[in-house]
Amino acid sequence: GVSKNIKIFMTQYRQMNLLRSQAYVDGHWVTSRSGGEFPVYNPADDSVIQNVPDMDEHDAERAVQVAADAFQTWKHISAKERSKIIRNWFDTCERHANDLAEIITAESGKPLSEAKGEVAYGNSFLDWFANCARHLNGEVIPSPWPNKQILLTRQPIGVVSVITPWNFPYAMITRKVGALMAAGCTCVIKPSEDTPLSALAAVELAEQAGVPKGVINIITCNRNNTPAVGKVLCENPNVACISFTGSTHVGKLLYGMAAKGIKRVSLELGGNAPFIVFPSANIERALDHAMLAKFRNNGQACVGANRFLIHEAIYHEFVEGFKARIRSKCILGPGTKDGVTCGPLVNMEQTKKVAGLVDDAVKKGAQPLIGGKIAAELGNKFFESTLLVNVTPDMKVFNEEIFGPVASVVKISSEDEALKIANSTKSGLAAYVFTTDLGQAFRMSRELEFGMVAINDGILSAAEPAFGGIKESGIGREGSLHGALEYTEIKYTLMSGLED
Ligand code: TXE
Repeated sequence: GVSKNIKIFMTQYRQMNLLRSQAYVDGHWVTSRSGGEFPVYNPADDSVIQNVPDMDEHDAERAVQVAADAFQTWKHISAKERSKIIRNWFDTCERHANDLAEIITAESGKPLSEAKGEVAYGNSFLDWFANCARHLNGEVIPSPWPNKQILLTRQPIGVVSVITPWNFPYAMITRKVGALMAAGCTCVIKPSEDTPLSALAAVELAEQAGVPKGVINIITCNRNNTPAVGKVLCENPNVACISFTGSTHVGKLLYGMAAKGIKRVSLELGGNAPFIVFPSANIERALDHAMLAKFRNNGQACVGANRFLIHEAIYHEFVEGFKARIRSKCILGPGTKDGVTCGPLVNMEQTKKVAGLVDDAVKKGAQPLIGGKIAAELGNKFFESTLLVNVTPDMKVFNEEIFGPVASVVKISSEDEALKIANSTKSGLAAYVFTTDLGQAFRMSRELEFGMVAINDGILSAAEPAFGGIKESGIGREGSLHGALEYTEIKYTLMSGLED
């Protein structure tokens, strides 16, 4: 039944041009130079949804050239006009919100309700950056010299290479492309090989909304071609900036290539978020938010809670409550089925990674109170929602980003201990703290070495705040006005000799 439903949707979307089988360069839907294609799978049942072009380094060179040519025109378009175009794109995407959500579910596996949430979240960036386009102000500085003016203006940096992951295949496009368009830049997108279809749909809607040709280009390629395409997207002299969301490993690789040309980077990499609960917390609230912070997107989120640090005074209550909630609220199944809250993991590599982390922990003495293995009766990429206790710092599950539905719990006995454990990681993206002690909330927010701290909340992403990490979680911020400023450079002009 499920794949049949998807097939019906997809036939309809093919007719509407929302399900594309081609890439988009210079305002044209194109195949790869070689003619090669690769299949995109539905992870719920391994059926093929659609083939897309398997492009190579030559296709990438051409797309960068097109974006560089388009930049020469786009950078002169007024901020007001750019704002209007982004707003049109937003309106078009809003009209197709349900269609986009179904495409996201088909290729990523996430439940339809979450896919709708992703579309709303993704669209909020277009709405936000349509406004930001008109607020990228410069400054006039009091100068140290009489009759001389210092002007600082904001100029777009140029062509941006946009490389995106599969976990939020739609929202990562709008979050980056909305920002860079607001700044006056053009781009070449390379979506994840697992989930190019929602990215292609976003670009189709941009075309329908009147985004000028060459401003947004998108190329697709399979794993074999990714390194060569990635090299062009980082090293081509016409590229000014690489905007990447993905693993820390690949982020380092891209940063190294970008360094050769002294290019700008915006990197959103992996996290290892602590979720800390102190005795003064409202435990029911902490539990509700733990479910969101851990099991949203089946744990496949860079801000997802990775380590639960629970104070000994409320440890028993928390663990029992967590187990009960997981048992009643995590409904595993295909994302198109009503009532399902946890879909399959995106591919076999991710499933093996999660299974391997749990095996390592169990071998070293951790205990799964619930879950702990692949739910083979549903399919090979469905992993049971899992609660692991007796987790210790020598376990991989504690030190690595799990990126799956596994909550691992560590008992703590003081604020100092919580801080020490929380900060003992190379990652620094998001942290969650539950306390009603105001002083403790301020101390934790100050001392936690993370780019984002949520007090008494498990969800912190939105278009308005600045999203990003420190340490090995990345460089730069997305969303907020800062997200658009990332794609600008400050020009200093000295105005002199005109007033004598
Ligand atoms: O990531 P990759 P993977 C973390 C998470 C996950 C792990 C591995 O822990 O389990 O990374 O996931 C492109 N040149 N995150 O292997 O490979 C790739 O095609 C250019 C956290 O799927 O980093 C895709 O488009 N591009 C993260 C993108 O990088 C290259 C989200 C991300 O895939 C490339 C995803 C190359 N040489 C995974 N190699 C987050 N921050 O949310 C790969 N890519």
